Amino acid sequence: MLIKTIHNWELPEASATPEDVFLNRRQIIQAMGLGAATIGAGALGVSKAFGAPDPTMDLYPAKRNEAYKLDRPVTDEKLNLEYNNFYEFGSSKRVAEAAQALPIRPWEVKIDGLVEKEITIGIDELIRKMGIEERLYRHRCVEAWSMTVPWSGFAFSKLVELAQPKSSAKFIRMETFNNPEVAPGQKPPLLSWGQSLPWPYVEGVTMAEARNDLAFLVTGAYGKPVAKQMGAPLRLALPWKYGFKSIKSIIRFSFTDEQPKSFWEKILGNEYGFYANVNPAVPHPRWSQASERVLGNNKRVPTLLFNGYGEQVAGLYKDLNLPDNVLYR
Ligand SMILES: Nc1nc2c(c(=O)[nH]1)N[C@H]1C(S)=C(S)[C@@H](COP(=O)(O)O)O[C@H]1N2
Ligand SMILES: [Mo]
Repeated sequence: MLIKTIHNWELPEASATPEDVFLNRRQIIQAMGLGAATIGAGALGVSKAFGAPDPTMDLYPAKRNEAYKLDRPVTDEKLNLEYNNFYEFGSSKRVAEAAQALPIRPWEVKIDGLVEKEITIGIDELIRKMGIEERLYRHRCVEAWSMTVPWSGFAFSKLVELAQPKSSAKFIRMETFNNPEVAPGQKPPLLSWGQSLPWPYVEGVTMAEARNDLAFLVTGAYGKPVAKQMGAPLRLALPWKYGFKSIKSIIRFSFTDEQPKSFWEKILGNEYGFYANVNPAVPHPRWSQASERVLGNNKRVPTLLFNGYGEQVAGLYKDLNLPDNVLYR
């Protein structure tokens, strides 16, 4: 019974998704005229609700940091704009239109908890203070599909520096907006066994992970401010972890000495853990993680340990002595 109920809320497109279903859906989207034209408002950084241009537009395109290279082509922008996981706006991949309702200005980011001084800062001031660069990253969803994205943003370590954490801080807990009025996914219904979804979406990292060079706070993609459906105005990119760790539309960073419990961990803790590092050898309880479907060409390729970023991040976990089902799920 429990398994059947959980089924309604599992991440919907597991590795088993037949490619023809996916392709058919894209054709339907195009036939309905819901392609680039509709979705373009977000892509251009124009807020549909207010029609105002993005106040940081002048910073784009940001200079590319050539230290971050890809082993495969960049995913077509249109595909990235039409295929999203953003449960606040529904459990399908087609949330781009619904996400345009999210007001992204004004947008304040709060930094609190175990820090020298709490800070609340407007997103535009934060972006200008941090400065932005472009990096090409792979992205591997726990559902066994992947893509590559030209993100713009700044190193997470810069925000940690700004925050001036106390030495007692061990983790950073991040939180997405909670606004059921614009995000229909955040309204009840409750799960059938009486539990409501644990909004807001929460994610967490260790201090060492946040300070790792690869941890990137995203403000843009494809040479312009990031589209709403992709997590505007501020999201995370942790390319060595499953995609659900890369929390979107962040409003708060809390420094803490307690390991945060993430959104998916609260719902299905035996399937989605805190670390969630990519490992082809550790299957998800319901499907294999050995390979992935590359969006765009729909070819299956082998998945790499730490999504190919082991050289930069394997050291973070060496001394933790945690079992595989904790580090890689
Ligand atoms: N707030 C929030 N962040 C989120 C999600 C979400 O549903 N809500 N989905 C996650 C998952 S499962 C993935 S794969 C990525 C998807 O990012 P994309 O839509 O830009 O590809 O966002 C992650 N961040
Ligand atoms: Mo994901």
